[in-house]
Amino acid sequence: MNEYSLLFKFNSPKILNRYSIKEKQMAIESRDISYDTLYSAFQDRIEQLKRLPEIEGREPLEKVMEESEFSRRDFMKWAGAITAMLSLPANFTPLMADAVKVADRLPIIWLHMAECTGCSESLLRSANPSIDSLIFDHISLEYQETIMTAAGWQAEENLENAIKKYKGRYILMVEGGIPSGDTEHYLTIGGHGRSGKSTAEEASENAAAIFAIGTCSAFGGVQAAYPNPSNAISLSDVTNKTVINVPGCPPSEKNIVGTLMHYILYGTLPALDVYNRPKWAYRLRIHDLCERRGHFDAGEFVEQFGDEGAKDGYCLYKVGCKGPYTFNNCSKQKFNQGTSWPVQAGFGCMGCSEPDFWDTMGTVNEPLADKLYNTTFGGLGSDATADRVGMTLLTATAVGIAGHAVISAYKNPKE
Ligand code: FSX
Ligand code: SF4
Ligand code: F3S
Repeated sequence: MNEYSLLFKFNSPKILNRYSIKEKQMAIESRDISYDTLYSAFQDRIEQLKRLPEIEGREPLEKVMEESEFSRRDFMKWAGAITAMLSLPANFTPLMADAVKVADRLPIIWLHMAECTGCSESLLRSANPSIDSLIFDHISLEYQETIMTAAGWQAEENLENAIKKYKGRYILMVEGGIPSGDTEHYLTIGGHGRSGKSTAEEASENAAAIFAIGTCSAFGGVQAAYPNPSNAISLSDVTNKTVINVPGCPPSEKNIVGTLMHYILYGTLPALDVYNRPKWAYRLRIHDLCERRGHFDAGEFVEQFGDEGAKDGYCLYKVGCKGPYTFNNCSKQKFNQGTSWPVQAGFGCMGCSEPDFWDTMGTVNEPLADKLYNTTFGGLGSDATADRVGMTLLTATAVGIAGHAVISAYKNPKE
């Protein structure tokens, strides 16, 4: 029995207080902890962050909220939703609200590599800002090429200064794949023509926590798709430090903000799957959480876009949905402030949160069918247990799909 299991055997905040914050954080990650103890540890963490020196020029959250169209009630509702999303009980909501208020004590450096900026856009959507995007007005975003006012030499200087000044304290968020090898110079940033790879290496070296935002940064994404002319690689290929991957092309604003809030509250890495994705968001398959799943099970499929089945919201498997092979929470968190997600909009999942999905998920509008076991899913996935269950389910799925195909052919006399 190690000291943490001993600690949590007693499970008392009084005993817990004998331990350092770091030890408590390690214990929290072990998950062998009661909610009372966890509550006390979060309170400590928030106090610890409050003691960090304030960062110049930051707007307190209260002021940001005042100037927005959102009320305190909206904010508490949002804090409640993030609390539930991280699988914490509802009575942790006020703590989550306090944690957001001190989020500005941890500076953030956000780098853009080779990408389309869809990941920033997913979060910011300036036409209709959400509370998630307001949080980004409040936090200390020290460098973000899309939204900062500085340009040219000044921007470069800002980045260098931020890395030096907040060494070991800042959170690094990186968007985009990273050209490497002979073609590293395909991506240079700033007047000195420094390569993106070299900037990402240095920024990773001095960061307290590193998040790869989007599939390009997490796995190389579209940049690394065959034939990968720029030899694009993922962020985890340029650093030996642990990178928390938040994939999706783009990821939802909820998964970005949730990952940030998890780190602010826990001060440690979240539980990760085999691809370093936080399990709270990427533990289950799209197929497990899909609102069309009843139709899949009943053998009711859209045969082609625009048909009667499409109008009735039937399953999109036969028109290419890759939900059975994709781990993400899109149906729960959705996009555009919870408005919709691909399958709800009538288009199948493309597998955008999986490594190499451009190359391995087949043709967009066709089912994988017999290619079932040759995808990135084969042998990997959310975690060892989910893999075993998943493989069994997929076998059942393959059999089921064959059965459903017969049934739907029978039901549709035109076939
Ligand atoms: Fe990649 Fe993000 Fe796809 Fe785009 O920047 S994950 S191409 S949505 O925007 O990196
Ligand atoms: Fe939903 Fe796609 Fe699964 Fe059909 S195949 S139930 S549309 S995730
Ligand atoms: Fe991507 Fe599939 Fe969600 S395509 S956005 S993981 S539904």
